[in-house]
Amino acid sequence: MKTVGIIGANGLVGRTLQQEFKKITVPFETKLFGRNDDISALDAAVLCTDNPDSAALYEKLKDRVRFLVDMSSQFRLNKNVPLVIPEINSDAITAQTRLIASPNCTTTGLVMTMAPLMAHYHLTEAFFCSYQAISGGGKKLLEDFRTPGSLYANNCVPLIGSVQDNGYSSEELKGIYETRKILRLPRVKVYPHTVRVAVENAHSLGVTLKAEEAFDLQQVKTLWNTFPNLTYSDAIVTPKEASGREETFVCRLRQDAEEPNVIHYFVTFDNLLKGAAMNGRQIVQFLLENFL
Ligand code: 2RA
Repeated sequence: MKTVGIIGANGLVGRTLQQEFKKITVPFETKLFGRNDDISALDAAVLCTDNPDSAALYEKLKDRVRFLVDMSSQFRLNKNVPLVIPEINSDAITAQTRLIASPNCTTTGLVMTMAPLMAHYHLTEAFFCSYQAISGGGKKLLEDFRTPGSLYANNCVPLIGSVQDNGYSSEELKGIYETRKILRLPRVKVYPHTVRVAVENAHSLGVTLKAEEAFDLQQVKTLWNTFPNLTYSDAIVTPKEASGREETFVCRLRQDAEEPNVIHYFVTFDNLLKGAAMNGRQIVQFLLENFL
């Protein structure tokens, strides 16, 4: 029996992953660890830890664990580490792979809507403004949000992560570089703006997408609706409906009033599920089925 560890099992993502693992359809055994526990040899492990802990755990475990799946941003842009959303690029994982990164949740919502269109459109530019839920900031931010006087109560805060030398937030830069890597579109222009809003769970994005070709809205809806775990709805879908669901929901599709090669739409999805633990679970299922 193959054994898969969850390291950092008591954080928000670690706990959600414990539930997600119950959906894996091939036999395996789960072992739970805190980030400071002694960790035995494993067939695979998911690191639900922050960047410094993931870096340290990688060094400690790389010779003891066949596959490490890291949920932090520590390794995402390393060219030797596949950055994987199974619906899009599981082919980036090979027999030589030892470490796999799971993308940023906001990037995930964006690329889940861009990838299906790439079969028919040459995408050149993506603008997005995010409306990110409190749960994306982890247990501490949720506790802060529930404490009277929280900055986040009844508010929106236009900074997620830290401000970089060029003025972007770290969250915004992830939206640019992770999108290019996952979609294998090194020249796509991404214009990000990331905002934390007073919603407990499920991230949303307003997106504007530009292609070389004019968009056919009916075709765009069909491409979305035939892509796994993605649903287009003519009715409005809000984070309330998306929370707890596996699908990424898209609504409000419209063609630009002046440029037929530009579309606008709204995306909402559960950041702890497709944006994190569900994606981790899907990667583990893929490894168990194909490489373990
Ligand atoms: C956030 N994207 O929502 C981050 C979580 N990794 O803060």
